[in-house]
Amino acid sequence: MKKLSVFLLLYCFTFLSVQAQQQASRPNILVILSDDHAYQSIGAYGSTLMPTPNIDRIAREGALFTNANVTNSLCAPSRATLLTGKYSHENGLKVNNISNPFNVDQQVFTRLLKQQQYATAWIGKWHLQTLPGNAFDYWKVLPDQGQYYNPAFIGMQNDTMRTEGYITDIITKFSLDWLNKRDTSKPFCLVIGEKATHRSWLPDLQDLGAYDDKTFPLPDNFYDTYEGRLAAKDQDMTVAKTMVNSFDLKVDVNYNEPGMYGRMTPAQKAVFKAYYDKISKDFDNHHYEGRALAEWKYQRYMKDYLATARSLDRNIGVILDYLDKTGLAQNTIVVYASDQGFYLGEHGWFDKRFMYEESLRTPLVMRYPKAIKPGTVIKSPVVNIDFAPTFLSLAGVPVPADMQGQSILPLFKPGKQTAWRKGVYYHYYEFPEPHHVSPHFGIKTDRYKLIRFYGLADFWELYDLQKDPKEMHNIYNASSSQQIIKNMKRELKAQIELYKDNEAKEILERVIKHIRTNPDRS
Ligand code: SGN
Ligand code: CA
Repeated sequence: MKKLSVFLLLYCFTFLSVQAQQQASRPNILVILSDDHAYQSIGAYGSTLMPTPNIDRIAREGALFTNANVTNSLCAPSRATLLTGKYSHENGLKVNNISNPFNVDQQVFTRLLKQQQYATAWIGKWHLQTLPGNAFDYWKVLPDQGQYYNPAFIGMQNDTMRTEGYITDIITKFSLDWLNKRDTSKPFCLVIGEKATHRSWLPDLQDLGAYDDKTFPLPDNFYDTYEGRLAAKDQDMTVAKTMVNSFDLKVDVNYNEPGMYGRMTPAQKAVFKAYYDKISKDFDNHHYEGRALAEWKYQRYMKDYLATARSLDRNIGVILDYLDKTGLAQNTIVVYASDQGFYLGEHGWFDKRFMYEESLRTPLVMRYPKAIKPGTVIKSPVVNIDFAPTFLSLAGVPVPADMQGQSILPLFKPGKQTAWRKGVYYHYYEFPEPHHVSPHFGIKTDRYKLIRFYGLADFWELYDLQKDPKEMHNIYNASSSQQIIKNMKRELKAQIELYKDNEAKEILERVIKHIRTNPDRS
């Protein structure tokens, strides 16, 4: 009897310590998700607009994804996709709208990790029109879009607390506080939701004017006239016309307004005002008009946008240093991505939404020393539905069959051919506010992109990405495109079936019926 109990004790001890070891060796997951950060402004993507040493460091020590795409280029839908591994029509979140809150009780990957003894947290911008609830062990989130200066945060007791300082620094501080206090017997999964670089761009005081000595080259399609592209012509998101002088460019600002300036401390406001007063005066003296005005706006846009990104990159450096100092770097996968891409004057635009490359694609870099060789470049098309399956696979948690993405881990195995998707499916819905971008869905293959716009007007666009990477020439009506269109439509139909997008399916069926009865129209 005595022998048996010693044996049992020994067994339990061994079992528990093996379990503890397994827990400890399971990787930590750290996701830094920025907002509206354009890959065109990141050094690792070849940009010379500004230095981004810390994002570049993740790419250099890990992997750079050159074809990372989103399902629906908008903040809330992108976050819902990250959490669920599903397209908008499946997770229910299609637009940014208070009337379309995220159902946080549905299956989200962090709850599955939590059930497998991961310590989980979301800190920063959430923007899902609900609160994170029990999908995480811990959360502290910005109300709605949040504020750059002295922001409020909502805590788990539904308590709202204002913190003095600059948003990106505060989000880093709260994130490191949680990491310091977390239950270290468990691996962790932390999502840091950055506010930067969302409109309207308010840089940290120390970064004001950081790029004032630079004149940024205008993108060569800044003066796009949108021929053959009806939706592109009809949008309301141009630097020239949509950008608001006071709100976006900070000229002739009323600093007594409550909103974004009213919350600044007098000391912050004094520094801020001194900087922008000079710009305002210069603007008033010049009476810019026409192209000169558009180009002045573009320069100011770039200076403020990049200065806002400066704090983002610096804070990523702080987080990477923390992982080094605490010995966590080796066993932590670090992911940096934006919720979608963004226009930096291409087609004359800011904002996102369109299925064109600058907003369909998003920056994505990852570091995980145990599985990713430094300097890896992944060209295969990944989509943000792949995040959830990837994180679950990393943690050794089975991926539920209804998640629509694929784990990207096999892409890291050098020399191994992995069965991978050939096309990227996309569906955007929000219309008409705030930027009047017509709803559309479509498919991108390695060479072509076929888009169906609906709502505003019904029409097709086709691009040859090899010959026309800036998507200036819609070749849908060219006679030489007919075979390509046939193939692309077949592929589009297959993707719609695969992802069970019934709304798109109905639209497509209607179009096909219409062509049959009116063969000269599409
Ligand atoms: C706000 C912005 C828009 C932006 C949306 C969505 N206007 O409405 O420019 O497209 O957010 O952005 S603002 O006047 O409030 O700045 S998202 O990143 O949240 O999807
Ligand atoms: Ca966004």
